[in-house]
Formats: sequence, C-alpha cells, structure tokens
Amino acid sequence: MKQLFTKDTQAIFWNNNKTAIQRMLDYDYTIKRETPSVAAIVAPTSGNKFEKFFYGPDEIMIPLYKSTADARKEHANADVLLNFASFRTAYDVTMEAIEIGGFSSIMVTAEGIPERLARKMNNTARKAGVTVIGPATVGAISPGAFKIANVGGTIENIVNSKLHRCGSCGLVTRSGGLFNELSNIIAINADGIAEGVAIGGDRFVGSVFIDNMLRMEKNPDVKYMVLLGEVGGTEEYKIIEAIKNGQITKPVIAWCIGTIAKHFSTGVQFGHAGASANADAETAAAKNKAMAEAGIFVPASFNDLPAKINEVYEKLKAEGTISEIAEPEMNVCPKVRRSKQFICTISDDRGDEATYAGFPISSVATPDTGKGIGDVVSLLWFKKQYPKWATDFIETVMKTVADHGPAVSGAHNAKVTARAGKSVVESLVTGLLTIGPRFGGAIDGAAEHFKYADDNNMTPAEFLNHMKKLGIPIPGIGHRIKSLKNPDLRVKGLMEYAAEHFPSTPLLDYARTVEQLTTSKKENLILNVDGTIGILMVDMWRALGYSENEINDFISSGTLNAFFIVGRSIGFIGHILDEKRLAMPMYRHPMDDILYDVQKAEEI
Ligand code: Q5B
Repeated sequence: MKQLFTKDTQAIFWNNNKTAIQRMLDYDYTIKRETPSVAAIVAPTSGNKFEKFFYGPDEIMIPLYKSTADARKEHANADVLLNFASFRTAYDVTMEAIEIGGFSSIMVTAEGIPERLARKMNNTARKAGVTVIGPATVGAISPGAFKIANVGGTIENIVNSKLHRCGSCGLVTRSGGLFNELSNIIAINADGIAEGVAIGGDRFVGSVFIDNMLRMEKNPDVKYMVLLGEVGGTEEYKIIEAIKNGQITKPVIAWCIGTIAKHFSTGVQFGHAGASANADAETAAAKNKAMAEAGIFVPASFNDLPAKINEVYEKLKAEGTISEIAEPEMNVCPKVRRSKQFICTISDDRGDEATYAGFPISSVATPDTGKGIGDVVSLLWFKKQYPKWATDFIETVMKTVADHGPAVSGAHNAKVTARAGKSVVESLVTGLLTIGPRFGGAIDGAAEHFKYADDNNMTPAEFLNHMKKLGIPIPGIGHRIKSLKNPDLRVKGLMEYAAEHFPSTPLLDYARTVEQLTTSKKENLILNVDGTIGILMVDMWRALGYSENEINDFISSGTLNAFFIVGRSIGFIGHILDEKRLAMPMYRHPMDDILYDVQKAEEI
C-alpha cells in the first residue's frame, strides 16, 4: 500500500458520534470530495434507519445499521472501519471486523483497552494484513482526500494548518494533540503534510512508526518525513535500522519528547500509557542521540524543531525535489445551517416537471410509454423499476380486489354514509376504515404468519397449533361465502397468474398444504383472497431479490394491505357514486332485524 487513504476512501463509523462524523463531512465538502467519506454508521442500540448530517449547505442521510456485518454487506466499497466503541467493546468490535474481512484499515480510538487484549488484537490484524491505527488515537489524515474523525480539529484549524490539500511531508506522531501542533508548525515552516498518522499513546499500538514510514517512503507525494517520538519503547531504533539498510531513503527529521525526564531522580510516567522509560535506551535523550548519529535531522530541542523543518524543506525545494503547490479552490461551509423537518425520497416537484423516483411523470403517464399503474406503484412505493411480470401482477391484484359487491363490510359502510348525505371523500374514508384483520386487511398478517411458519420449517399441523396458542384465526384463511364447494375464482385467477409468470412460488406451495389441513376441518377454511395476495407478494419480492429483512420491513409497515386499500377504493367510490346517482334517502336499519335485549340498569 502506497497511500493510507485516497479521495475515494469511504469508512464505516462504529458508534453514532455525530460531532466527529459532521467534522468529517465538513472536511469532505470543503475539499470538494465527490462522495461523503462516511458511508454508513453502526449503531447497535438505535431504532433509527439513518442519521441526517449537513453536507455544506444541504443535508444528507447516512444509513444506520445494527451490526458491522450488515453495514459491510451493504457498503462493500467502505474498507475503513472507524471504531469509536468504548474501551469495553473496542476489542470485540475490531476482532469481529477482522473476522468479517474486507477492511484495509481499522482505527481504534478507545484508550485503556487491557494490554493483553490490545496485543492479541494487533497481532490478529497484522496477520490478516489489516492496518490498525491506535488504540488511543485521534487518527490519521491524507490531506485533500480523507480525514478520520476529529483529527486536525475544527475546519478553520484544518485550513490554517494546510490540511485541506496535499503537502510534501509525511508526519508520524504518537500523540494526537501534538499531531495537530506539528501540522500547524509544518504548515508555517513548509508546505503542509501529504499524509499523517498519530499512532496512539497506548503501550501496544497496532501500526508503529516503522509501518507508517515504510509506506510513506513509497508514497510519491511524501518528499521527507517528520517523526515525533517520545520517551519509552524502542520503536525509533527501527527507523534508524531502516535508514541504515536503505529501506528509508527520504530525509527524516525527528525529535523524541520527554528529555526533561533526566532532571527527575526517579523514572517518570508521562501522559501516555507508553511514555515511560524502562531502560536507558528508552529515554528520549538516548533515542535523540542515536537518531542524530544515524543521519536523521535532530534539532537541539523541541523549540528548534520548526527551524529544522524549514531548513530541510528549503533545501529540498532548492534541489527541485519539492515544487510550489498550487492552492486549490475550496468550498466554504455556511456558518448557519438549518436542519430540514421533512424528508422525501420518492418524488421531486422542484424542476419543470415533477418526477416519480427520478422519472418525469410524462415518462410513465403518457399512453405510448406502455407503463401502467403497476409501474407507478413500483416507483412510488418501492423506488424500483419492477419487471413487467411483477408490475402486471400488482395491477392484476388491484383489479381483482376492486370490488366484491355491496354486501361486504366496507362497501356497506360507504353506502350508508353516502346516504347520510356525506361527500365522496367522507363516504370513502368510512369504507376504508372498515378494512382490518377480518375484512380485506388480513394480507399483511397472512404474509407475516405463513412466512414465519415456512421460515421455521413448521408442518401445517405445527403451524395450526402455533396459531391456536397465539389465539388468533390464521390470517388469510376462511371466508364467509366462499368454500371448497363455492371456490373463490379470484384466488384461482391469481394462482394461475403466478403459475404462468412467477419464477417459483415456494410460499404459496406451503400455504396450499396448510389449506388442505384447514379445509379438512371445515370446508370454508380456504386460502382466501387476502391470504393468496399476501403470500404471492412474498414470493414476488423474493424472486425480485429482496432480502428477508427488507420483506419483513414491508410486511411490518403495512405495505400489503395497501394493495387492497387502493384497489377497493375504486369499488367503494363506485358504490358511493351509485348511491348519489340513485339519490337514495337516508338509511335506517329495520328494527325487526335487531334483537333488542335491554334490561333496566341496576342501581349500584
Ligand atoms: N375459523 C373471514 O369467518 C372470517 C379461521 C378459523 C382458524 C381461521 C374468518 C377469519 C381470518 C381473517 C381473514 C379476510 C371472518 C377474509 C375478505 C375480503 C372479501 C370479503 C367478502 C372481499 C370468516 C367459524 C369457525 C370457528 C373459527 C374457525 C374461522 N376462520 N380457524 N383460522 N382463519 N379469517 N380475513 O366463516 O370451532 O366453530 O369455534 O377471521 O383472512 O375479507 O367477500 O366478504 O373481497 O370483500 O364467519 O373477500 O375466517 O367463521 O369466524 O364464525 O368461525 O371457523 O375458529 O371455529 P366465518 P367464524 P369453531 S377475505
């Protein structure tokens, strides 16, 4: 790997850390990235499906997932995991991500992961070829391409530190705070950084100085490197070794902080867990001396580091290794932004012609397009262009359920309301409100329960027992007037359509075995029109490639009953208009059709 990140790099962010994610997106907008650097968020306990963020003046929606596996499956391009889990879960999240695969790098921000686990995690990642940045880090940045979370601080600080575009320096530090400080120093004294990594302050971190500097050696944008080490550990000696054996040829400027330690009579533990010398060679002074002897540019003190950077930079510029960098145009994030109250993902009326899921209305409405209501439903309900066999099935369903005579519950209610002098819409709504688990609205329930039984390999007898325990009649089974002797020809028609046009009908096949059992008990316990529609819709969605989760979501949100609602609205309106045309008087139910059983109320 020559570069840690590019302008196409996308991350999955583990934990819905809104501030850090917003900072990444502000950076993306500022540097004019084409795609947001955060593709998805893993938020295991959230019930939401997305989170809104600003992208410049506009807002975008980033999907939320319950697990890393789900996020990874849906966002195969996102090969960076930003693990913002707490120190209690960060290890498990990293190990699971390595197991899932497909991540080139994982950044772990948590501080205080037990050292035994950190070592195991880092070794596993190394074996799997995954670069771990951290634990205990603010992250890394490839200026002008991709930045992790809060690295570089606010957008103002980022621009001031020239982190919005690629410079010439490769920067490696342990500390996140000093990473920002160094970025600023390099911006003032040179032309900014090409790639920077804060490897993290814990004793056992994933990628160490040498890993990052060997990569930077190969990165053509990096012309020289700055290493800010610190007291403790021996990682700096690996850089000396790499310079000696020719693996690192680019100029290196380095300083180990913690030289103050020599003024204390006992060993000193500095801020980071790893910042403590356990041997003479681990002191900052010893490491600075060894680095200087190996030809690394080592200043006399931290205060002299800026001048040393400037000296090396000017030399490389004079030699022609570094050329002048043209400052790119940037976007400016508005200071005041207002979050939108409503979201619409199905249609857009802002242009000359409104669109249905991206298609101008005329492209589906005019007769020569060959498109029908099924196409409109597939666009507006499912935001997809379904194949003809599926859109034709949707239309067949709607035509099939459009009416079933005046006696059914909903039509009766609509007629009574129309006769009370109410308008078409009021009468229609009354009819529609009748649709429910017993009348016309058993479609979702049928899909849910039959699918559950089939998914769990229940025999028809087991399914009947299961429903008995739940204490509800099987949705989609039974009819007031239709039976084995008086079959429902609508059901026959839908089944014939499916047999001819569906690739397969596994759930219908299962439902028919259930029907054999129910009709053996009572001949009107047939698979009814609601049941057949619900079950065949599941077969249709499976054939169209929807996941089981997506189908379950359709069912739980009441999508299937909506087919009956739209279809039957046509019939209800017909009955309402019929009443109005016939100028029917107000309806009063005949008293002889009512059993009156009224007792005098007891006094209590
Ligand atoms: N039993 C539909 O009932 C109906 C059972 C059952 C197990 C069952 C009933 C039911 C589930 C809901 C459903 C959609 C209420 C129907 C539609 C559109 C329509 C309408 C139209 C149109 C009919 C008698 C005995 C009892 C019950 C047992 C009944 N159903 N056992 N699972 N599903 N189905 N709805 O005939 O031992 O005697 O006590 O709720 O799918 O709405 O045209 O009219 O286009 O407009 O009155 O087609 O089946 O029977 O309730 O008196 O029960 O059968 O436990 O057993 P019935 P009930 P027991 S399509």
